Amino acid sequence: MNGFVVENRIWDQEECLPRNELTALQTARLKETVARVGKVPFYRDALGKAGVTADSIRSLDDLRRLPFTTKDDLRNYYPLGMLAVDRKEVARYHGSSGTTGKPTMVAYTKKDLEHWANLCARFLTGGGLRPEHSVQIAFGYGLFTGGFGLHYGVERVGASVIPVSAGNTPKQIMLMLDMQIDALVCTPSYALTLSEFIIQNDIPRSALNLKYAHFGGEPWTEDLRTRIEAEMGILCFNNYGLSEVIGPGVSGECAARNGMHISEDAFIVECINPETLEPVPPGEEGELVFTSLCKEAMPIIRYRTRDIASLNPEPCACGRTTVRMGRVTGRSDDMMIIKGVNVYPSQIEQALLRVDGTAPHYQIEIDRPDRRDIVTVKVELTEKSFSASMKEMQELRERIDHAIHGITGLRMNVELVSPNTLDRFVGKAQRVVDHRKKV
Ligand code: DLL
Repeated sequence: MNGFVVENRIWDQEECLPRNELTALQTARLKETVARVGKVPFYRDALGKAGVTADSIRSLDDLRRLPFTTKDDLRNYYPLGMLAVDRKEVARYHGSSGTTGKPTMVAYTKKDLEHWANLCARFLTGGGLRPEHSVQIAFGYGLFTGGFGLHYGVERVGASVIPVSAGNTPKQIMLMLDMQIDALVCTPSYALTLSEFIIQNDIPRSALNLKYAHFGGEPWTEDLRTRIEAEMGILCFNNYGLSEVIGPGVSGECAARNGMHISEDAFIVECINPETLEPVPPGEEGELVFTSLCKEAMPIIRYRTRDIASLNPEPCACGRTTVRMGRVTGRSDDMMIIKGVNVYPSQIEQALLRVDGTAPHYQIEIDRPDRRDIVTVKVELTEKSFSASMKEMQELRERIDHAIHGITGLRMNVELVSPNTLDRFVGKAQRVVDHRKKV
């Protein structure tokens, strides 16, 4: 580690409201939001069916009377059917990173953009950003909310931005060195690619001035944090968000790095059982559901994120009173069902990071040749383990098999592949290739 310590800093007082004041604020804003979505045909119909009007909202308990919104609902109203303002009031559009077909378009008024920058400034401040720092943004700038979202958050804090965007690893490292950059913003999988480049090119850690990084945009594990922190000698912070809700800035870690504080003055969060739709108790994993409270252009009510995480309402040492979410362990739609068992790619990552001799680059292939699921985990070897004897390789394979079995309860084929042969990602990693879906 470089010895960098993040002091406990709070960006604005809304993060520390006493719970009763926060509840009153949320209730008032929920009422406003319900009134605002009356202009959106989808919500007008859904609220009409549920018999809810803005005036009938008296407390946060009324939230449960409101309809859910799903990704399919947004798709059905593509591109701008969910807009709650005139198009002339829209200042910017972004789109969510759909894997197939058309993106889900989201819109922001000028006020929404201000609000969004403030939300990003909050978690960046909590995670070490100071006005004197320079920040390299290696998220894609474009429809993806990562680049622009973080960009304006950094500027709001008064720090300087190096908007490199995603990709071109040698140039990223060159700038990081030449500009003596303080902080990095990207996906955790791209950080791994950057770290690998630094190691492979024998760049001494002392040549870098990098102190900390803010990672988000995809699930990652605590083991990966430990790995990147050790390799790059920096502190890594987690931040979470999604386009439909606003983009990055929904939540982020403070200096305590024990869960991501959700900006509850801006969003109401629920954690539900995805099957029964009933709330799950604090600390238990469930699907996160968000309702926006301040958005003008595209307010959203009870959006089912498909992200699986738990909530922790306990007060945090940092002084923020907001609820914290744990790591997203997976998305319910990323979940692989293998021999009837639910498995997330993050579980495989966790297993691999616990076995020495493997690089944290992997790919999961699923097939069903004769109605039996066969899973092959391709794991990249490190240069050192690549030169090992057959016997050592066999032992390594057994250790990986054992680690995967320990975490998932399943046996998978483990295929060791040469160093640097699996795809590297500049944005969000695509780890799973499911051949079953093509049949
Ligand atoms: O990924 C917004 C974002 C950009 C967040 C940059 C943080 C940093 P989408 O492209 O709409 O928006 O993808 C949203 O990404 O539902 C999660 O499944 C996943 N995701 C985002 N952040 C995290 C995280 C952006 N820290 C989807 N941990 C979400 C786990 C995350 N998953």
